[in-house]
Amino acid sequence: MDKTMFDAALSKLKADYKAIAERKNEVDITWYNGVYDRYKYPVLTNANIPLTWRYDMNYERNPYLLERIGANAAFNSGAIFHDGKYVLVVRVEGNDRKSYFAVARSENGIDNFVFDKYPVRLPQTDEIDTNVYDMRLTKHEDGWIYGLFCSERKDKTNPDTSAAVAKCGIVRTKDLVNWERLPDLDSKNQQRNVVLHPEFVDGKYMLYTRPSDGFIDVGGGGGIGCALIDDMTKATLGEELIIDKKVYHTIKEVKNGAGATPIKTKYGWLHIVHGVRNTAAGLRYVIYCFMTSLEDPRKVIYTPGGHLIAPVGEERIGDVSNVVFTNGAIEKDGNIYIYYASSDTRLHLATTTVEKMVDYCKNTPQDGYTTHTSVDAICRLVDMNDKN
Ligand code: M1P
Repeated sequence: MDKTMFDAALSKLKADYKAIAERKNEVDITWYNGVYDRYKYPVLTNANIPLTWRYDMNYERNPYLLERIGANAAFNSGAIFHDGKYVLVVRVEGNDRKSYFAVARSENGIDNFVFDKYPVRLPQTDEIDTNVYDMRLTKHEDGWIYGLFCSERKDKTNPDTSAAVAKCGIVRTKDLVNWERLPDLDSKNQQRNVVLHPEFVDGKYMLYTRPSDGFIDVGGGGGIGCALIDDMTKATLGEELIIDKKVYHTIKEVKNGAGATPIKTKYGWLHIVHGVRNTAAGLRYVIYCFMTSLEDPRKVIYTPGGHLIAPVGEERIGDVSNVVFTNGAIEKDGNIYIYYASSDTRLHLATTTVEKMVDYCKNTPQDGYTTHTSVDAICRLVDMNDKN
């Protein structure tokens, strides 16, 4: 193309990008369940990835204005309120299938997320990560912000090209700009979905874990576990206490995993997590929650039955369809911002309040594990409405 056409194409590219990056988001009024609001537009998609990461905008070097480095998806994000901003550490997946982390910041947590100039240059351990994803951010009472993520590497003991090993990688930072890499969590099992509790428990660090026999399949183990750690600079996993098991014919029959860093409320710790079941169409991931005690965060106190968030509409479709997944939520002044991704493709926002979530956790009937108990719960509700 000639220079005039190039300039016109570049101007359009920039204008289209600005329209998406600066689009005002709003509550989707077609959705209601009282528990949370869903937002109309995704908070981030691959279209939000900065043009400078994707295009060489120099006419001499790129006369056809070709995208040089494509971004396939922007999804599962760690989240934290820091320095007056809502900050996401986004899982961006390139067209080459490598995921990397990118920091995006917003004034209101709802829209206008702006990416830092560069993606995160993650320091490495002796064994380079093949792929990294799903960072959970925890502002710990020791003064550091920790980022725990999945570090995936080829299983060199298995010639199958898909054989991989998932470990928990650990970084820490004070400013979300400079990251210090710590040794990976030393665990006898594969680990994904590891989350650091924000406070010391019995004077130690506490991790939420998900012991897995294999990379995709958790095997006979699984469940959301808790383990105490002496030192995050050489984290070694001892005994894991499973506090939330997978259960037959529930939303977490196949596997589950910790999600956002737990939120402290007056009534207990709120955990927003994910559960997986199998279907004829493949795995279905939904988000559910439970609460644990303030006195002992290993003690589960409320277990509302069923899912909190399941994929709807376009959320159902993507690279891994029928998935919603969260690894980040922010509590600010009693409001909760749940950043959840759909179908491993894009990132959305649901907002609620601490009061509503505690009510939801306390008053949603527990799963009784049979149709009979589910019908009983409905009949009790009908009777209560009769007496209204
Ligand atoms: O593809 C769905 C999700 O699968 C994994 O989650 P889990 O370890 O619970 O199976 C992760 O790869 C996650 O990133 C992904 O969204």
